[in-house]
Order: sequence, then structure tokens, then C-alpha cells
Amino acid sequence: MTQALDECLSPKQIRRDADSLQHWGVDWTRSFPVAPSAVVFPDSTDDVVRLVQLANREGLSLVPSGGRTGLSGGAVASDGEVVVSFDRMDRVLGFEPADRLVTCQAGVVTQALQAYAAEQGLFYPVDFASSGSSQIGGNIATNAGGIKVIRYGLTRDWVAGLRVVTGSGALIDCNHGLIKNATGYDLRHLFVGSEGTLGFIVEADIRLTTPPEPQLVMVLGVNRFRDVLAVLGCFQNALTLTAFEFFSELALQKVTAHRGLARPLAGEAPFYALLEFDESAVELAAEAFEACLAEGWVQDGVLSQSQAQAANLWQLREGISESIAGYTPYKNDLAVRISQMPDFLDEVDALVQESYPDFEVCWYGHIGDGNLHLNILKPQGLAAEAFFQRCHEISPRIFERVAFRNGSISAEHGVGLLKRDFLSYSRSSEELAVMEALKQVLDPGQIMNPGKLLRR
Ligand code: 2HG
Ligand code: ZN
Repeated sequence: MTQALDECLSPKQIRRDADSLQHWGVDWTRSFPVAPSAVVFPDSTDDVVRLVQLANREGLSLVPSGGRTGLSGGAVASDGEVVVSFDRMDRVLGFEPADRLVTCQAGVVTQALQAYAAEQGLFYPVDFASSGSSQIGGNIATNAGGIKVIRYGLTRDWVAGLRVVTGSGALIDCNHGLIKNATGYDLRHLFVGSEGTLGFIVEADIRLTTPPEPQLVMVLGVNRFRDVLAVLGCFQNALTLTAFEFFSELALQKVTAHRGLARPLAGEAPFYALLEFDESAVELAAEAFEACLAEGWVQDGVLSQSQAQAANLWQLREGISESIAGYTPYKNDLAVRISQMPDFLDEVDALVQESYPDFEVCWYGHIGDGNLHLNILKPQGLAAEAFFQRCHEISPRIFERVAFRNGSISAEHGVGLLKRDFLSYSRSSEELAVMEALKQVLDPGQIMNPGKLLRR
């Protein structure tokens, strides 16, 4: 059936060999089957429009594919779909200094966008460990967050305009890079976080900003999780934070072992907070640190003395996910309001400890955003299937705690295949009905990333 692809693309834009299917058919999840029927590489918006028209005619399912760094299976092709890779649509199309807007194709890699912004004397602040391979289209489709959300917000906040090919093949141009535009429904925001289920994001106008001062990094050893929140409040009252991240002692052990890094402090603490802030705020930060020490919240701390040391301290946080990947972890990406975090972490930690006294539980996350990453590590020798089955037994109980606190079962990693069947813990049946109706309007042929986010 995919022979029809040859009608609308050139041979060099289509791959069907086993290695390519495996490579482009998967994201960073490893728990779903990978079985696409072809991978295609459009060069232009016209190619995408033709592909969508063809898919509707021939009944092909299309899976949009960016840097494939997702953690929820949103870009996995498990059922004979055609993967549509944006690797060839990777050009910066223009920059308008007066608007501080850069226009990119969807396949521009995040780090390339950051570098381009720096060349213009400006700054693109959305940043995460995968910025070397994630693409701007995927970031928009998942409303990617990352490590500077506390100061700069999420990807959504930087999208000023969006060109989209909907599932019915219509090309729509949303918001035109305007700041003010009170003309009704802002369709741009419908596509941000839509996980490729409504259409293909082909181009975006991205806002840039003034670069910050050089940043300092502080790592603090904290006595109790509750105190991490007290430390956050104390620093936030004193200065503007660019980041406020957290990790547990176990997470620190894993990342230092994996990357051969030095421990940040002389002693061990149950939890660590990593803070980033403007160099000019150093005295305010020192005062806040003294206050936290006096309260007994913090036991020790280190402040970066150079850019190289700051980068090394960041590795302690950014390297965690990669350092535990070899344990085939069971992952959760949860959000509650910041005020609810201590009680929530206590509840979920107790639940996990009681259910799996034999498993290692690794906590880290973006505390400043109310976002916790829970990773349960598979013991060596236990088969992956048996491990995931055991973990899934308590998923509903974790999600009940999330629902009780009106939290989110996916703070920043998206729903994809991984969380799809649990969406009702975070979205009401009325909301789900609206989402399904929107899907029907924009993708009536159900060709766009079927089975992701919504069941159909
Ligand atoms: C992070 O914050 C990423 O490091 C990955 O969102 C989180 O691997 C994870 O669970
Ligand atoms: Zn994260």
C-alpha cells in the first residue's frame, strides 16, 4: 500500500530498509514494538500537503517524527504506519530583528536555534538535556519544558506563529508572529502539545529575548524534601531564579558513577537542590543561603567559581536520566501545585516503598515548576516484562493520588502511548469529549498519529 508514496515523493525521500525502519520508528522509550512500513523525508510544506492528501486517499497512517527524544512513545510507529521525518526540513528561513522573531522549519534542532539566536545577540531560553537532537517541531508538538521554565516558561510561550498542515490537508497560518491578536480562538495553542494528532507543524515563528547575565550555579545539600520547598521560597523571596532543580542521593550516586563526576559536597544529604541565578545576585543568594543554614534546612552548599564548574554542577542534574537508562526504568513525570508537593511526594514515596521494598526508587525533577520525575529501577536479573507488569500494578494508585490533588499524570513528557489509557486521571470526560471532537474536525480521516494521546 505504501507504494503509493512513490507518486508524491522522489526515491531519495523514501526508505524501507530494516535499519531505517528501526532507527526512525522509535523514540527514547524502549517498551513498545517498532514496526513502521516506511520512513519519508519531506523537503517542503508542499511535500507535506501532498503526503497528507495521499494518506487520506489511500488510508495510510502517518507518524510525525522529530528528534525522537520523547519519553512517552508519541513518535513510535508500532503498526505499519509511515513515519514522516522532518530531518530534511531543518532550515532557518529568516530573522526579523525589530520583531525579534526567527522563522524556522520544523526540523531545526533546538541547539541550532539557540546558536542562531546567540549569533543575533539574542537568546532562546528553552533548554534541556536533549537539546542537541530534539527538533523545534517536536518541542512545539509536546510543549517541551526543561530546566529554565521557572524563569522563561515552556515552549508554548515562545511560539509567535505557526504554519500547520492539518490532518485534512489544509495549510493554516496561525497568528502571523503578532503580539496582540484578539480575533477569537487562538488555533496556534491547539497545536502546541497536540502530539502530532491534529496535523503537522511545518514552520514556526519563534520569539527570542535578551541574553541573561552570566549565570552562577549553587548546589545545596538539603535535609528533608519538605525543606527543599522552604529553600525554594527563601531564595525566590530574595532573587530571581533561572532554575531550581532537585535530585535525591540515589540519583546523585547514579550520575556520579555513570559520568565519573566528583560529588558536589563533602558529606551526603538525602536531597540536593540545584539553583541557577544571575551573577549580580550573588550577595542576595549568599544571604539566602545563610538564612537556610540557620533554619536547619540546608546542611552544606557549593557555589560555582567558573563557567566550567557551573557546567559540571549542571551535569549532576542533566546527566541523571541518561545514567539510569541502562536500568530500563519505569518512568513517571508528575505535576502538582508547588504547595502540594511535600505531601504528594510523601504519599507516593510511601506507596512505592510499601509496594516495592526491593526496588531502587530515584527521585529528581523541576521543583520550581511543581514537576517530579519518579524512576523505579529494574533490578538486574528481573525480566523487563515482569518488572513493568509489577510497576503497572501500582500506576493507578499513583494516578489516584495525582487526581486527588488535581495534578497532571504527565507534566512535560506528553501522553503518547505510555499515558494514553490513564488520561482520565487528569482530564474529565467532558474535556476528553471536546478533545475527540476537535480531532474529528481537524483529522477526519484519522490519519494523524493514530492511537497516540487519544484512543482513536
Ligand atoms: C529530565 O528532567 C528529563 O531530566 C528526563 O525530563 C526525565 O528521564 C526522566 O525521567
Ligand atoms: Zn524533566
